[in-house]
Amino acid sequence: MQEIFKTIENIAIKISDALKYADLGYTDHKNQTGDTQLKLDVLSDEIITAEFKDVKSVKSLISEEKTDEELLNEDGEYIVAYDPLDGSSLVDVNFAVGSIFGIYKKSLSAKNLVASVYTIYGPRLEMVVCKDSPKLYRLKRDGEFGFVRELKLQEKGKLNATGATQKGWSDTHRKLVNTLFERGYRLRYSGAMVSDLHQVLLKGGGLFSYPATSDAPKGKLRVSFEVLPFAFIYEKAGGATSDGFSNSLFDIEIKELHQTTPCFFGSVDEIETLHQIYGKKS
Ligand code: AHM
Ligand code: MG
Repeated sequence: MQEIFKTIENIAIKISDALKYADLGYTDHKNQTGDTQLKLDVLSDEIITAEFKDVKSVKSLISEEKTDEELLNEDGEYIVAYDPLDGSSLVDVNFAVGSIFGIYKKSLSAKNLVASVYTIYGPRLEMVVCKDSPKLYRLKRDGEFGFVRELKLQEKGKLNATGATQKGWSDTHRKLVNTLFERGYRLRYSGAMVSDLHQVLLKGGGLFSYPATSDAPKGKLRVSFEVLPFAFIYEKAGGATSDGFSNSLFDIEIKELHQTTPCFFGSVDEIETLHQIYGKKS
């Protein structure tokens, strides 16, 4: 596992560098979920693939930018599922974006997720690594990542980060969002889940939601390489997660590599509020 974390450190430095100087334009390809790929999406995917190529413990790679699973080493123990550049459509406005990695043992299922990591390319290069508990690291002047602190969510936070086109929200979701605002929560939403979830986590809590909408009843965010890696970090930080009705995002069964789900990540108190308003599925 350590060699996987070390590889992600190298990847983070390379992608961060590419973001500063590489071409911001689009390719003429769409990825599996129908997004037109930016040259930076493809470049980040290439950097990650090249860095993992010689890592013996990695059996295969699953990427937002690859249609199929890519086999690396038949005898490897881990599958690395990743979003090479989350929030890439915000690079042109110079917002913080990131990469997300879920590390699965033997096969791709929620219960086999054994570690996750995300990197965030902001004014500083940071990385959160989580096996038993989430730990924040930051790149120092000497080119090494230094440990900053353990990350822990409080019982209840103050931030409300909710995505998707509001016109497509259900009345239930609208009620949840308004309830939090009426309780004094503040809106924080950039449109890059790495940055938005990083903010809620580092500021101690709140709710990040990407609900089902009328045009996307299964949500937008992808289970294997966006949702579960963050669910792992939030639950290990003392928070809670749900698809709106479930007791945890880990109840999800992965049936397709690019499967999506509505998702909610937060402190325990906000997820309780979610359940009071959404109710349980009958
Ligand atoms: P991406 O992986 O193609 O960048 O798309 C995922 C992003 C998330 O980072 C973010 O939470 C969401 O899409 C924003 O979507 P919306 O603009 O509909 O709120
Ligand atoms: Mg993404």
